[in-house]
Amino acid sequence: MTDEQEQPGMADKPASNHIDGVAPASGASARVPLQFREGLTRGEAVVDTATWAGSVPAATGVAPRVRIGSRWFNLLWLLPIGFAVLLVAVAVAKGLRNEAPVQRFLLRYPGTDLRADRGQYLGIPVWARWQHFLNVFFMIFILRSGLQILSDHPRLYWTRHCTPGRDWFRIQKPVPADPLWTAKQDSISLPAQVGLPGIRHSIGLARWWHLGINVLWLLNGIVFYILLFSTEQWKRLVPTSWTVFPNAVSVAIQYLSLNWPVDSGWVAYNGAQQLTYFITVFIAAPLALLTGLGMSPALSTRFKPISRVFSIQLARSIHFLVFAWFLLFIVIHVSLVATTGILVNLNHLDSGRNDDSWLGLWIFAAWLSVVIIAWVGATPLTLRHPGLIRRVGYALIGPAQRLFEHVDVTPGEYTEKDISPYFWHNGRYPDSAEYQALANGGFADYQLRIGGLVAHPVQLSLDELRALPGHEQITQHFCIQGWSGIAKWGGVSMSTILDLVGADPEVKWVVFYSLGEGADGGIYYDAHPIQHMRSQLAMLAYDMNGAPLTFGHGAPVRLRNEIELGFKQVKWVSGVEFVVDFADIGSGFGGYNQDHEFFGYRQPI
Ligand SMILES: Nc1nc2c(c(=O)[nH]1)N[C@H]1C(S)=C(S)[C@@H](COP(=O)(O)O)O[C@H]1N2
Ligand SMILES: [Mo]
Repeated sequence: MTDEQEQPGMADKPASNHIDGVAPASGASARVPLQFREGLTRGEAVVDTATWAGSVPAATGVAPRVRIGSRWFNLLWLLPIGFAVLLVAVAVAKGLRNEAPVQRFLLRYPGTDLRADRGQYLGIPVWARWQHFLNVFFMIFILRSGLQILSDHPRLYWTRHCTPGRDWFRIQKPVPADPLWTAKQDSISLPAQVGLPGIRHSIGLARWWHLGINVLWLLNGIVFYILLFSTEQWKRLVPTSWTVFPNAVSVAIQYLSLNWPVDSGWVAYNGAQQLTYFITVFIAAPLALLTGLGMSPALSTRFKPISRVFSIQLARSIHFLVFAWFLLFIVIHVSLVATTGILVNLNHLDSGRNDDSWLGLWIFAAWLSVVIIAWVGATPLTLRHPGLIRRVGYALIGPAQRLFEHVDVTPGEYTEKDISPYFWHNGRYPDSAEYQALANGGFADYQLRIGGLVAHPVQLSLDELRALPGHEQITQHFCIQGWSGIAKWGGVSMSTILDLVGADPEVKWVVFYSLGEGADGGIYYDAHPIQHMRSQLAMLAYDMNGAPLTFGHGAPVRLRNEIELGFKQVKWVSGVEFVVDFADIGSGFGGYNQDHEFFGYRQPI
């Protein structure tokens, strides 16, 4: 696909498309830039936590809560309950161990299947030890930034409709009754060393960590799979006999009765280890990738039949459950490594020896200090050098994002009955006298100005827009913060606009300017690739669900480009400019959130 776009039929457009009072200028006067750029502001190069995201004050959430039916349960209760259950389980296991049948069972299934020939994969090879280190290192940033992303919309749902009260999990209070409550208001802060980077609504930066490091983590995982299966090492992780289940039960009884099973970790893992490692490596990790991709607007719009069933919210919920599994796994794994012979265990992994010398512990200590320095340094580094984080993040995930942007989307298969009962609001509402005056007059004086590098710049009133050929689509909105919703949009297809104005062949980007300001002041705007504007799902909408756009959703006109995330769907549009490059617009990053909050300009995932 080329960046340039042919503009068929622009020469023979009837003159009636040119609006009275606006010269259908051609040549030099058509190149006069629109006045929008003057309203833009530049972003900061460092993150000032006091003024970040429109000076949002820090906001703590609530302890995790899960809804069962109509009742919410505080998950902190799991700590004392879990402890009590553990005590009971220990008592029961101790009692059971004295029973003759249980003793026979333990003799028959001691915990580890040692029958096969183990000679080939004795010990842990050096590649696996390095990969384990890298995995831990990457995981820290992935888990922290993942939690940060969750806290930007601190609720989970089973269906794509994010109706207040229908969340099944939240770390935030119930949604207030305010009809104009925004998702940004709903976001919460995290402690700086827990989240990455902790401060409220820092999802732009968190995503560079999350997606960027994910690429490295996936590469590490692919190399691990390859080496695992090209050696005998896979036999450690993949159970090859059903005895793994009774062996796992046996191990559980032995651990719970506080009488450790014989450890043969140098040779083979016990049943419980094999099962949990298998689940982590071969189920949880791939599921994390799949559910991550399941949240992409471009992929979900492209693969609608899959997305209908496996919705973004189901994907997000499962993605979180995988996160919970990883956390639980880490807690239990680390506790058992520490309590089942720490010196030997550390030697297996760190020094590659099968003894209880101190060497493994020293290597581990050196390794742990690297991890701690990286852990502690990540948030300050991000706040001081956010541009660097974006550059590195984009270098890692950018190629995949560019690829997904080229998906060929067709009009959706959503129907009226799929329309969401509740559609979240987001962003900063316009509060200028100019907007107020327009709204008071029912937008009779509204003029949409379209210009830049086009043959026929135009200015269109709302009536004139409504007189153009209409376009309707029922599509799903994906906010970067994680909520989604389906709505029916009515308006004018962007290809109608393209035909009307005739973009010059060198145009690469189409910039949409708002009547409203962004969070930090200065006009909100966003740049879209010109190829997207020929997509069947790119339009200027003046209706939502069969009624004129409401104030909150962007009255009188907003953009829809369903290949991209929500922040690119500029509301309260005042003008459209066709340009070659956006480097000299605002701070030059391609949009308001890009300039001010370090988002990326292409966000199909
Ligand atoms: N002018 C303007 N447009 C904007 C925003 C904004 O702050 N200002 N927020 C964006 C974000 S982050 C989202 S998710 C969508 C939300 O649209 P909605 O409020 O209709 O759901 O609008 C986008 N368009
Ligand atoms: Mo958003």
